[in-house]
Amino acid sequence: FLSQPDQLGVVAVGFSGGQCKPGVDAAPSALIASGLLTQLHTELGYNLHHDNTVHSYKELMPESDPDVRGMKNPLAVSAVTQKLSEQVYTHAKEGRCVLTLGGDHSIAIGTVSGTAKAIRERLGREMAVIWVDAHADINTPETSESGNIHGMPVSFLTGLAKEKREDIFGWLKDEHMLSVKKLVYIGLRDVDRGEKKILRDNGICAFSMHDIDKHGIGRVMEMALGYIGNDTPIHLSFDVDALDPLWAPSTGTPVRGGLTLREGDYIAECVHETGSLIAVDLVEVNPTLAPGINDIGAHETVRAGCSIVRCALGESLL
Ligand code: 6HN
Ligand code: MN
Ligand code: MN
Ligand code: MN
Repeated sequence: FLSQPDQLGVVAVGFSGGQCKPGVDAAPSALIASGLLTQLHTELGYNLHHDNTVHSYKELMPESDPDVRGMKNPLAVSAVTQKLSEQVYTHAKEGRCVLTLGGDHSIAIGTVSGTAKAIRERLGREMAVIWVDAHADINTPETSESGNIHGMPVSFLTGLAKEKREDIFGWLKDEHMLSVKKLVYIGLRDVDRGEKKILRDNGICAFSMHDIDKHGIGRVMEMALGYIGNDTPIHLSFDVDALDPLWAPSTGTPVRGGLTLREGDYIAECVHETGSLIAVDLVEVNPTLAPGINDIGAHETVRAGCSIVRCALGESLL
């Protein structure tokens, strides 16, 4: 086993500073209120290690946070992800699988750097990341048109983007890094021009919605896991906007033509089946963006997010 099979570290991150829409910080509470953690304990049998806190990291918020290289809230995102990186590292170092409930996708700078470091130290190995998303989130500050850091985490994690300032991701060291060769995307359908060039130039493994339509999700997962190889620790970073807005409308950057909920669950199940899962992030649920009557959109999105997490943690095993 790459991790203690029944020990789960949980980090709830109520942070929205990687993009401009408030509300994504309310996701962890909504996910927990819907019973997710209770189910993981009573139905799936996990021993949870959780501080029973939804972290907002208020104490880390700078008084002023001007744009740097076009990045919005650079000091806040850097400080929060640095702290989160340590929290995730602490769980992963103990051999626990780590569940992080976001928050916008900028928080993956913290989660992936934390597990990457722990896995290097504990197993002497490089882990792989499966990034399930409508977007590639691999803009550099220079290619980004929005300046929103939730569109950039992968470029900082892989070293494609660098910043010397310690307080703007300069704290990311070699031990935190992810190789572009250990990264696999699934679900892409809204990739910016500059990002397409980055994917091509670096030969990054990516399965778009086109590939899923062409081969089916079963074959795509075979190819994705085949690329990663057996016994490689896997960190699953799941952006709920990978799902079609029919299943997950309450998210900041919805894109039509996405995964069905069943396809999303299937991806999570396949990753679980490998036995190599070391961490799961669920991000970009925004319960305040709730189309439909009686917040139905928010309820459905929370429900979909919970389903993905339970599948990744083994719910579907008979
Ligand atoms: N996400 N590519 C766009 C940008 O602003 O850079 C969208 C990013 C979306 C990020 O969904 O996590
Ligand atoms: Mn994302
Ligand atoms: Mn996305
Ligand atoms: Mn776009």
